[in-house]
Amino acid sequence: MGAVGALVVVEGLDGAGKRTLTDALSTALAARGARVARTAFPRYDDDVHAELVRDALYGRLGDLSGSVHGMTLLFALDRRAAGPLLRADLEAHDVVLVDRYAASAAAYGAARLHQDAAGEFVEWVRELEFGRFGIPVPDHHLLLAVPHAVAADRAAHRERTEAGRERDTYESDGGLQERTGAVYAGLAAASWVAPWTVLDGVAGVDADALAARLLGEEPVSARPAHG
Ligand code: FDM
Repeated sequence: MGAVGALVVVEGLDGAGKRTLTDALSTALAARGARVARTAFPRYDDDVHAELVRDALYGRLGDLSGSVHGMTLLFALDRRAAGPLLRADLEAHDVVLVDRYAASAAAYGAARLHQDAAGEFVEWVRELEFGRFGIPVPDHHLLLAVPHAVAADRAAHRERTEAGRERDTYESDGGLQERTGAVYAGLAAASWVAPWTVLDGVAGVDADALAARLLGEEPVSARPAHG
């Protein structure tokens, strides 16, 4: 391990099982002696969203919710604000696991645009977040891939069983979830920003083997897929 920890991002559709994977992976990493920190985006406990929504209401951000770029900027500002915290976490840990990061903005945003605009959009997100805002660059992405119908079933089940949980507008749009899954696959194939490993979210993931690979006992990118 170097002086600064590895930033490992977990991505996937709602209901792909990101939280279950992050829990298992963080336990497996700790069992191997790694110091692990976790975080998730968007940060619902930060007031930056409320502030931006107020700006939108006063016309300072235009028609925010209808604007893919406007919504993306809101999510990106949340990550920019979290930058110092993330850097501090990276200084003090071997691995920082992040549930959703800039790739979520790329995938969900591109899925809302015409296919012809998707490539330009994901580059815009990369430049905005890693260039202009200078947020920490991930060392690795883990994509939990599941058929969108499976993800939708799981998300619906979670909604029935978790008190107080409501669907956001993205979760209610089945077509959007399907397109988002396709964009994610493209980002992984293109190694967008950092290497990606595609994990089979239906068959399940061997968290201990994955932890070993992430800790450099085996090169992660040499063995894509099939957790
Ligand atoms: N989402 C999340 C984005 O569109 N862009 C982002 O940058 C992030 C972090 O917000 F549908 C979308 C993905 C999802 C919704 O996320 C809320 P969670 O993981 O369900 O809280």
